[in-house]
This record gives sequence, structure tokens and C-alpha cells, in this order.
Amino acid sequence: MGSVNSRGHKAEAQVVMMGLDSAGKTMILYKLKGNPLVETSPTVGFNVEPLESPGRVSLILWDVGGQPQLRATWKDYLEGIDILVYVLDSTDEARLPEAVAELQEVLEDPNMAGVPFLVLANKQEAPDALPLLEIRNRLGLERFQDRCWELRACSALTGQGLQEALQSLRHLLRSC
Ligand SMILES: Nc1nc2c(ncn2[C@@H]2O[C@H](COP(=O)(O)OP(=O)(O)OP(=O)(O)O)[C@@H](O)[C@H]2O)c(=O)[nH]1
Ligand SMILES: [Mg+2]
Repeated sequence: MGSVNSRGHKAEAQVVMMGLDSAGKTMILYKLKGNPLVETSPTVGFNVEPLESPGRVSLILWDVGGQPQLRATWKDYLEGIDILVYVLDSTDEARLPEAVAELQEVLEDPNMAGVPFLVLANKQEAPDALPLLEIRNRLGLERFQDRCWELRACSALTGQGLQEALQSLRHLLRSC
């Protein structure tokens, strides 16, 4: 997937965003697009939007619904993927083990071999958000030792950390 420009570099990268329901994927997508949503409803299927950035690789961002009954379809979005963005709800400590288990399952898909990923710890502006360091520990670094990945804090509500997340995406796409 993805077209190639005249210098042989990919001109377009397919970015697939996954994570448990209510993690904030759809809010992130539209905040990045510059059309922030006041309210969202659970995504059934997916949203897809281009993120233009003159002179650089443009990103096609797929936002896939995360409700339990939709997760069996996640593997259908992994063919030809250039990078995975996995969104965590930093306030949902109870479901963090479930979120990590689902990420692990995605990473085991054959289409994910050699594909870098970015974990976004969203809702960081919330007073009850787990700190990034805590999330890093709970993710279990040793699990991903042989992979190219980054972890970033963000808030789709305030926009905090989203530009840095884009920088991480570009860095991972360039160097992995
Ligand atoms: N406090 C806070 N709430 C957020 C943030 N991002 C999203 N939310 C809220 O979390 C809820 C779920 O957001 P969505 O973007 O619909 O979540 P989703 O990951 O797309 O969920 P599915 O489509 O079901 O997979 C909504 O009520 C949002 O307002 C954030 O950064 N901070
Ligand atoms: Mg959604």
C-alpha cells in the first residue's frame, strides 16, 4: 500500500489507528484534521482521512472502531500498513491489561512483521490519568524489544502532545 514518489520514497503512508473502544481515536483524528469534535459516538467500521503536510510524506489515517465485537475485523486493516498507532485511555486503569493484550495480538499478525508502532497515552489532561512512566512500565518494555516503537502522552481534548505524536510518526516512518 502507499504510492512512491519520483525519488523512490513513499509519497503516502498508511497509518492505522487502533485501541479499545472509547480510547479517543476518533477525537484524535479530527483534532489532527483541525475539525475538533465536541461529541463522538462509537465508531462502527472506520473513518479515514488524509493528513496533508507539504513537501513531506502525506499520511492516510485510518481510525478503526474498537468495540469488542469489532476487534475481530482489526486484522483486515493490517495488510499493507506502514505504521500502527495504538491509542490507550490513560484514565482507564481497569482495562489497561486488556488494551495491552489486544496490542500484543495485533503485533503478532504476520502483516505487522517489521512494521513500527506508536503508542499514544491519551486523556493525559484528566486529573486521574496514569502518568506516562507508569504506563510505560505496565506496557512491559521487554515485550517489544525486537521492534521499532515509541510511546507518547497526548490529549485529544486539549491537543497537548499531538504535534509531537506526528513528529514521532514521521521519525518512525523514516528510520524504521
Ligand atoms: N478527557 C478526555 N476525554 C477524551 C479525550 N479523547 C477522547 N475523549 C472522550 O472519550 C470518549 C470516546 O472518544 P472517541 O474518540 O469516540 O473514542 P474511540 O477510541 O474512537 O472509540 P470507538 O470508536 O468506540 O473505538 C468521548 O466521550 C470523548 O469525548 C481526551 O483527550 N481527554
Ligand atoms: Mg471512534
